Amino acid sequence: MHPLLARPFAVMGIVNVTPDSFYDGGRYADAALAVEHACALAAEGASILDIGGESTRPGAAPVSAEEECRRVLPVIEAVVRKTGVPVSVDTAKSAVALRAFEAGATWLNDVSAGRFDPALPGIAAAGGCPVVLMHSRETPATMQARPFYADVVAQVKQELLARVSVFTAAGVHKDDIVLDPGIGFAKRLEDNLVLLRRLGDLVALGYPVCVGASRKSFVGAITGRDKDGRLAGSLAAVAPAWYAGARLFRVHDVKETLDVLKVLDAVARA
Ligand code: HH2
Repeated sequence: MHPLLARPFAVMGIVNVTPDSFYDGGRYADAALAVEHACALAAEGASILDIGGESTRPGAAPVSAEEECRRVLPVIEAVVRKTGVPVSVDTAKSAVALRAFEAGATWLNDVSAGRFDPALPGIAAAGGCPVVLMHSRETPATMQARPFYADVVAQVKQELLARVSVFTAAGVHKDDIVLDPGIGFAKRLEDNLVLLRRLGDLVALGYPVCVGASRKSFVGAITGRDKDGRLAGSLAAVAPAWYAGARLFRVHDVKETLDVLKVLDAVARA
Protein backbone atom coordinates (compact mmCIF):
# COMPACT_ATOMS: atom_id res chain seq x y z
CA MET A 1 0.00 0.00 0.00
CA HIS A 2 1.21 3.52 -0.74
CA PRO A 3 2.49 5.12 2.51
CA LEU A 4 0.01 7.94 2.12
CA LEU A 5 -2.84 5.44 2.46
CA ALA A 6 -1.42 3.84 5.58
CA ARG A 7 -2.03 7.06 7.52
CA PRO A 8 -5.21 7.57 9.56
CA PHE A 9 -6.31 10.09 6.94
CA ALA A 10 -5.02 12.03 3.95
CA VAL A 11 -6.44 14.92 2.02
CA MET A 12 -6.27 15.21 -1.77
CA GLY A 13 -6.48 18.86 -2.81
CA ILE A 14 -8.45 19.57 -5.98
CA VAL A 15 -6.79 21.69 -8.67
CA ASN A 16 -9.13 22.19 -11.62
CA VAL A 17 -7.35 23.78 -14.58
CA THR A 18 -10.67 24.22 -16.38
CA PRO A 19 -13.03 26.99 -17.45
CA ASP A 20 -16.14 25.03 -16.43
CA SER A 21 -15.72 22.92 -13.26
CA PHE A 22 -18.87 23.01 -11.17
CA TYR A 23 -17.38 24.85 -8.18
CA ASP A 24 -14.20 26.63 -9.22
CA GLY A 25 -14.51 26.61 -13.03
CA GLY A 26 -12.51 29.48 -14.54
CA ARG A 27 -10.84 30.45 -11.27
CA TYR A 28 -7.65 28.51 -12.01
CA ALA A 29 -7.92 28.06 -15.78
CA ASP A 30 -4.76 30.13 -16.09
CA ALA A 31 -1.67 27.96 -15.41
CA ALA A 32 0.03 30.47 -13.11
CA LEU A 33 -3.09 30.81 -10.97
CA ALA A 34 -3.53 27.03 -10.85
CA VAL A 35 0.07 26.58 -9.68
CA GLU A 36 -0.37 29.27 -7.04
CA HIS A 37 -3.57 27.57 -5.84
CA ALA A 38 -1.89 24.15 -5.74
CA CYS A 39 1.00 25.57 -3.71
CA ALA A 40 -1.50 27.10 -1.28
CA LEU A 41 -3.29 23.74 -0.87
CA ALA A 42 0.09 22.06 -0.29
CA ALA A 43 0.91 24.65 2.37
CA GLU A 44 -2.46 23.94 4.00
CA GLY A 45 -1.43 20.30 4.37
CA ALA A 46 -2.71 18.45 1.29
CA SER A 47 -0.99 15.05 1.08
CA ILE A 48 -1.59 14.88 -2.65
CA LEU A 49 -2.74 17.32 -5.32
CA ASP A 50 -5.23 16.15 -7.95
CA ILE A 51 -4.74 18.12 -11.14
CA GLY A 52 -7.40 17.90 -13.84
CA GLY A 53 -8.09 19.61 -17.14
CA GLU A 54 -11.60 18.36 -17.96
CA SER A 55 -14.74 18.99 -15.97
CA THR A 56 -16.83 15.91 -15.26
CA ARG A 57 -19.84 17.76 -13.88
CA PRO A 58 -23.18 16.55 -15.25
CA GLY A 59 -23.57 17.82 -18.81
CA ALA A 60 -19.93 18.97 -19.17
CA ALA A 61 -18.60 19.19 -22.72
CA PRO A 62 -15.81 16.71 -23.50
CA VAL A 63 -12.30 18.07 -24.08
CA SER A 64 -9.67 16.69 -26.49
CA ALA A 65 -6.51 15.01 -25.18
CA GLU A 66 -4.46 17.82 -26.71
CA GLU A 67 -6.44 20.49 -24.89
CA GLU A 68 -6.31 18.56 -21.63
CA CYS A 69 -2.53 18.23 -21.97
CA ARG A 70 -2.19 21.91 -22.78
CA ARG A 71 -4.05 22.71 -19.58
CA VAL A 72 -2.51 20.30 -17.10
CA LEU A 73 1.08 19.53 -18.16
CA PRO A 74 2.68 22.90 -17.33
CA VAL A 75 0.79 22.94 -14.03
CA ILE A 76 1.92 19.42 -13.11
CA GLU A 77 5.55 20.21 -13.96
CA ALA A 78 5.57 23.39 -11.90
CA VAL A 79 3.70 21.89 -8.93
CA VAL A 80 6.04 18.89 -8.75
CA ARG A 81 9.06 21.22 -8.89
CA LYS A 82 7.73 23.73 -6.37
CA THR A 83 5.92 21.63 -3.76
CA GLY A 84 7.39 18.13 -3.64
CA VAL A 85 3.83 16.98 -2.85
CA PRO A 86 2.75 13.96 -4.93
CA VAL A 87 0.54 14.84 -7.88
CA SER A 88 -2.26 12.76 -9.31
CA VAL A 89 -3.62 13.44 -12.75
CA ASP A 90 -7.41 13.46 -12.94
CA THR A 91 -8.00 12.06 -16.40
CA ALA A 92 -9.79 9.28 -18.23
CA LYS A 93 -7.47 9.45 -21.26
CA SER A 94 -4.38 7.28 -21.69
CA ALA A 95 -2.59 9.91 -23.80
CA VAL A 96 -3.01 12.49 -21.03
CA ALA A 97 -2.02 10.03 -18.29
CA LEU A 98 1.13 9.04 -20.16
CA ARG A 99 2.28 12.61 -20.64
CA ALA A 100 1.28 13.54 -17.09
CA PHE A 101 3.50 10.73 -15.74
CA GLU A 102 6.36 12.08 -17.87
CA ALA A 103 5.69 15.52 -16.40
CA GLY A 104 5.98 14.15 -12.85
CA ALA A 105 2.52 12.91 -11.82
CA THR A 106 2.78 9.74 -9.72
CA TRP A 107 -0.90 8.86 -9.25
CA LEU A 108 -3.79 8.38 -11.64
CA ASN A 109 -7.37 9.35 -10.74
CA ASP A 110 -9.86 8.09 -13.32
CA VAL A 111 -13.55 8.92 -12.90
CA SER A 112 -14.37 6.39 -15.61
CA ALA A 113 -12.32 3.58 -14.05
CA GLY A 114 -11.04 2.76 -17.52
CA ARG A 115 -14.45 2.63 -19.22
CA PHE A 116 -13.71 5.51 -21.62
CA ASP A 117 -10.28 4.46 -22.86
CA PRO A 118 -9.32 0.78 -23.06
CA ALA A 119 -5.63 1.76 -23.24
CA LEU A 120 -5.71 3.43 -19.83
CA PRO A 121 -5.26 0.30 -17.65
CA GLY A 122 -2.09 -0.61 -19.60
CA ILE A 123 -0.69 2.90 -19.17
CA ALA A 124 -1.51 2.75 -15.46
CA ALA A 125 0.28 -0.61 -15.19
CA ALA A 126 3.34 0.75 -16.99
CA GLY A 127 3.30 3.78 -14.69
CA GLY A 128 3.36 1.44 -11.68
CA CYS A 129 1.55 4.01 -9.61
CA PRO A 130 -1.54 4.12 -7.38
CA VAL A 131 -4.78 4.35 -9.35
CA VAL A 132 -8.08 5.70 -8.01
CA LEU A 133 -10.94 3.85 -9.70
CA MET A 134 -14.15 5.81 -9.28
CA HIS A 135 -17.61 4.41 -9.82
CA SER A 136 -19.86 6.00 -12.40
CA ARG A 137 -22.08 4.98 -15.26
CA GLU A 138 -22.43 6.29 -18.81
CA THR A 139 -20.75 9.68 -19.41
CA PRO A 140 -20.92 13.06 -17.68
CA ALA A 141 -23.30 14.17 -20.46
CA THR A 142 -25.85 11.44 -19.69
CA MET A 143 -25.11 10.09 -16.22
CA GLN A 144 -27.75 12.07 -14.35
CA ALA A 145 -30.56 11.45 -16.86
CA ARG A 146 -32.06 8.37 -15.20
CA PRO A 147 -29.76 6.85 -12.61
CA PHE A 148 -31.38 3.85 -10.93
CA TYR A 149 -30.17 1.18 -8.55
CA ALA A 150 -32.12 -1.63 -6.89
CA ASP A 151 -29.33 -1.89 -4.30
CA VAL A 152 -26.84 0.91 -4.80
CA VAL A 153 -24.17 -0.45 -2.45
CA ALA A 154 -24.19 -3.95 -3.93
CA GLN A 155 -24.20 -2.64 -7.50
CA VAL A 156 -21.46 -0.07 -6.96
CA LYS A 157 -19.30 -2.76 -5.33
CA GLN A 158 -19.95 -5.22 -8.14
CA GLU A 159 -19.33 -2.67 -10.90
CA LEU A 160 -16.12 -1.42 -9.23
CA LEU A 161 -14.83 -4.98 -8.78
CA ALA A 162 -15.39 -5.57 -12.50
CA ARG A 163 -13.17 -2.54 -13.20
CA VAL A 164 -10.58 -3.77 -10.70
CA SER A 165 -10.39 -7.01 -12.73
CA VAL A 166 -9.71 -5.05 -15.91
CA PHE A 167 -6.88 -3.09 -14.27
CA THR A 168 -5.29 -6.10 -12.58
CA ALA A 169 -5.52 -8.08 -15.85
CA ALA A 170 -3.62 -5.21 -17.51
CA GLY A 171 -0.89 -5.55 -14.88
CA VAL A 172 -1.85 -3.04 -12.20
CA HIS A 173 -0.86 -4.39 -8.79
CA LYS A 174 -3.76 -4.90 -6.38
CA ASP A 175 -1.88 -2.87 -3.77
CA ASP A 176 -1.97 0.14 -6.10
CA ILE A 177 -5.76 0.23 -6.38
CA VAL A 178 -7.93 2.73 -4.50
CA LEU A 179 -11.73 2.60 -4.81
CA ASP A 180 -14.10 5.57 -4.84
CA PRO A 181 -17.93 5.32 -4.74
CA GLY A 182 -18.27 8.31 -7.09
CA ILE A 183 -20.51 10.57 -5.06
CA GLY A 184 -22.66 12.58 -7.48
CA PHE A 185 -21.78 10.44 -10.50
CA ALA A 186 -24.82 8.65 -11.93
CA LYS A 187 -26.42 8.81 -8.48
CA ARG A 188 -29.69 10.09 -7.08
CA LEU A 189 -29.72 11.98 -3.80
CA GLU A 190 -30.68 8.84 -1.90
CA ASP A 191 -27.93 6.84 -3.61
CA ASN A 192 -25.28 9.30 -2.41
CA LEU A 193 -26.64 9.16 1.13
CA VAL A 194 -26.89 5.38 1.28
CA LEU A 195 -23.37 5.05 -0.13
CA LEU A 196 -22.03 7.32 2.60
CA ARG A 197 -24.00 5.57 5.33
CA ARG A 198 -22.95 2.10 4.18
CA LEU A 199 -19.45 2.97 2.98
CA GLY A 200 -18.11 0.30 5.34
CA ASP A 201 -19.37 -2.31 2.86
CA LEU A 202 -17.06 -0.85 0.21
CA VAL A 203 -14.16 -0.57 2.67
CA ALA A 204 -14.70 -4.26 3.54
CA LEU A 205 -13.56 -5.21 0.02
CA GLY A 206 -10.06 -4.55 1.34
CA TYR A 207 -8.99 -1.69 -0.92
CA PRO A 208 -8.27 1.80 0.40
CA VAL A 209 -11.28 4.05 -0.20
CA CYS A 210 -11.28 7.65 -1.44
CA VAL A 211 -14.36 9.86 -1.12
CA GLY A 212 -15.18 13.08 -2.97
CA ALA A 213 -18.21 14.84 -1.55
CA SER A 214 -16.78 18.36 -1.61
CA ARG A 215 -19.40 21.02 -2.41
CA LYS A 216 -21.39 18.58 -4.52
CA SER A 217 -25.03 19.15 -5.34
CA PHE A 218 -26.33 16.51 -2.88
CA VAL A 219 -25.06 18.81 -0.11
CA GLY A 220 -27.01 21.64 -1.72
CA ALA A 221 -30.11 19.47 -2.02
CA ILE A 222 -30.05 18.83 1.72
CA THR A 223 -28.99 22.24 2.99
CA GLY A 224 -30.56 24.47 0.36
CA ARG A 225 -27.18 26.15 -0.19
CA ASP A 226 -25.52 27.05 -3.47
CA LYS A 227 -21.97 25.79 -4.12
CA ASP A 228 -20.39 28.70 -2.23
CA GLY A 229 -22.36 27.88 0.91
CA ARG A 230 -21.67 24.15 1.03
CA LEU A 231 -18.49 24.02 3.12
CA ALA A 232 -20.12 23.01 6.41
CA GLY A 233 -22.32 20.42 4.68
CA SER A 234 -19.30 19.01 2.86
CA LEU A 235 -17.35 18.75 6.11
CA ALA A 236 -20.28 16.91 7.69
CA ALA A 237 -20.07 14.27 4.95
CA VAL A 238 -16.44 13.58 5.91
CA ALA A 239 -17.39 12.20 9.32
CA PRO A 240 -19.47 9.14 8.35
CA ALA A 241 -17.01 8.34 5.56
CA TRP A 242 -14.05 8.44 7.94
CA TYR A 243 -15.85 6.39 10.59
CA ALA A 244 -16.64 3.82 7.90
CA GLY A 245 -12.95 3.55 7.08
CA ALA A 246 -12.39 5.89 4.11
CA ARG A 247 -8.90 7.34 4.40
CA LEU A 248 -8.48 9.65 1.41
CA PHE A 249 -10.67 12.73 0.99
CA ARG A 250 -10.75 14.63 -2.29
CA VAL A 251 -11.68 18.20 -1.39
CA HIS A 252 -11.60 21.84 -2.43
CA ASP A 253 -11.15 23.05 1.18
CA VAL A 254 -8.01 21.42 2.50
CA LYS A 255 -7.35 23.10 5.83
CA GLU A 256 -10.96 22.90 7.01
CA THR A 257 -11.18 19.22 6.07
CA LEU A 258 -7.91 18.50 7.85
CA ASP A 259 -9.21 20.17 11.01
CA VAL A 260 -12.28 17.91 10.94
CA LEU A 261 -10.19 14.80 10.34
CA LYS A 262 -7.73 15.71 13.12
CA VAL A 263 -10.59 16.01 15.61
CA LEU A 264 -12.26 12.78 14.44
CA ASP A 265 -8.94 10.97 14.74
CA ALA A 266 -8.15 12.44 18.17
CA VAL A 267 -11.55 11.40 19.53
CA ALA A 268 -11.15 7.91 18.11
CA ARG A 269 -7.75 7.57 19.79
CA ALA A 270 -8.86 8.89 23.19
N1 HH2 B 1 -15.34 14.21 -8.34
C1 HH2 B 1 -15.06 15.07 -9.32
C2 HH2 B 1 -13.93 14.90 -10.15
N2 HH2 B 1 -13.08 13.88 -9.93
N3 HH2 B 1 -12.44 11.98 -8.67
C3 HH2 B 1 -12.67 11.11 -7.68
N4 HH2 B 1 -11.82 10.12 -7.44
N5 HH2 B 1 -13.78 11.23 -6.87
C4 HH2 B 1 -14.69 12.22 -7.05
O1 HH2 B 1 -15.69 12.26 -6.29
C5 HH2 B 1 -14.47 13.17 -8.10
C6 HH2 B 1 -13.32 13.01 -8.92
C7 HH2 B 1 -15.94 16.25 -9.54
O2 HH2 B 1 -15.49 17.35 -8.77
P1 HH2 B 1 -14.65 18.58 -9.36
O3 HH2 B 1 -13.33 18.12 -9.88
O4 HH2 B 1 -14.55 19.63 -8.32
O5 HH2 B 1 -15.55 19.15 -10.51
P2 HH2 B 1 -15.45 19.07 -12.10
O6 HH2 B 1 -15.55 17.64 -12.49
O7 HH2 B 1 -16.62 19.89 -12.56
O8 HH2 B 1 -14.12 19.65 -12.51
